Amino acid sequence: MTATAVERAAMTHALEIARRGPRGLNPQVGAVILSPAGDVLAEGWHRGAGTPHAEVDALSKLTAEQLRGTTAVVTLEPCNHTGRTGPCAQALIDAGVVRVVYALDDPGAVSGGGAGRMRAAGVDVVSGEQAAAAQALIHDWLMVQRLGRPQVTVKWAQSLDGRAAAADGSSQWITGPTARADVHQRRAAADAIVVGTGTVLADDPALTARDGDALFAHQPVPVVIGARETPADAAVRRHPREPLFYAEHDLAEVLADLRDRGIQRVFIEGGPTLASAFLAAGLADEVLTYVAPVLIGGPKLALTDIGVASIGDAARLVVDAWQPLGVDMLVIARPTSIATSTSAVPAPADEKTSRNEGEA
Ligand code: AOF
Ligand code: ZN
Repeated sequence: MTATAVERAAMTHALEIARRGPRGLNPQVGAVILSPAGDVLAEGWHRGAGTPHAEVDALSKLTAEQLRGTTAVVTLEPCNHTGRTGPCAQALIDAGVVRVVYALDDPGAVSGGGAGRMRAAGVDVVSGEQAAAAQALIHDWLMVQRLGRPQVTVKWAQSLDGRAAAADGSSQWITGPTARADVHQRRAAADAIVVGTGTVLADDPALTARDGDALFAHQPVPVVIGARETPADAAVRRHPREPLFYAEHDLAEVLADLRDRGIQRVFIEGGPTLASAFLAAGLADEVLTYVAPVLIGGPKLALTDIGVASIGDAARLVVDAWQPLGVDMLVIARPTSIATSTSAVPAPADEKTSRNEGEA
């Protein structure tokens, strides 16, 4: 059984209203209730962990009388568990909904299986309607469920000879404005932007995502890892989002804490010690290297020790893109163990002329 044209249109609308909800611990979900004649009676969406699910939000707008014999169109399989809220599958059954059309299966071991519960109760259930669009919408949330941690992009800028700074530590600017604008777009697509204390002390980065002189509407949470104190007047302390500080060096624990805060995608901005630690720990899903046609020489390498003693141990990557950015080149690559690209911003940025900090 497949969805009708009216149900298909309702799913398109449900996907739109799902976006009104926040990225976070829970997926963005939308729901539309249709009358037996196919009219839209109500809509609902999920506003974040601890608040009613999309289906319950939509159901709450209608009377028992209005709900009888209706069809629910939902972007995710109605849940089957009692978490922070009750099971939506049962709420739909109890409301007298006779047909449910949903896009994607809920991947949760406990929350999944709502379709089976509803079918067992005699509800007509159709799955897979606009599954690709629903999957794209909550791609990052699904990745967190699969990986058990946020996705990690490790980014650095380097000279042609693999240096991230000159011998005196100066590194602004290795790459040109087009490459730097691309970095800002990618920052704006992340939930958190992470640096080590060494970078805070050396570069005093603002860690904002900027579009020219303006801030992008979405700002990633700045995160500083390392034992050294961040100075009271550090630029990161003036970030629009309150920074998170982790003194510990167990990166898996840091990522677990970020996941528990609803962070799905993190962008590691340096420096070489922190980037190397994520790579050495096998915690990098994607590597972004901005290569500038400049030679620096000397000791300040883009990476330090990543645990490769012999060439046979080298971390061989799969390249998803070689992308020219002005006079520079962006290489987007991932370890061979990572099956698919996690890149959120495939499109090249427009030429921008702003100065920016935090990357060289
Ligand atoms: C739905 N509709 O709108 C959402 C669902 O702790 P809870 O009760 O908020 O449950 C969270 C889980 O429920 C989440 O991990 C995911 O599996 C599912 N999300 N399910 O039926 C919704 N947001
Ligand atoms: Zn639910």
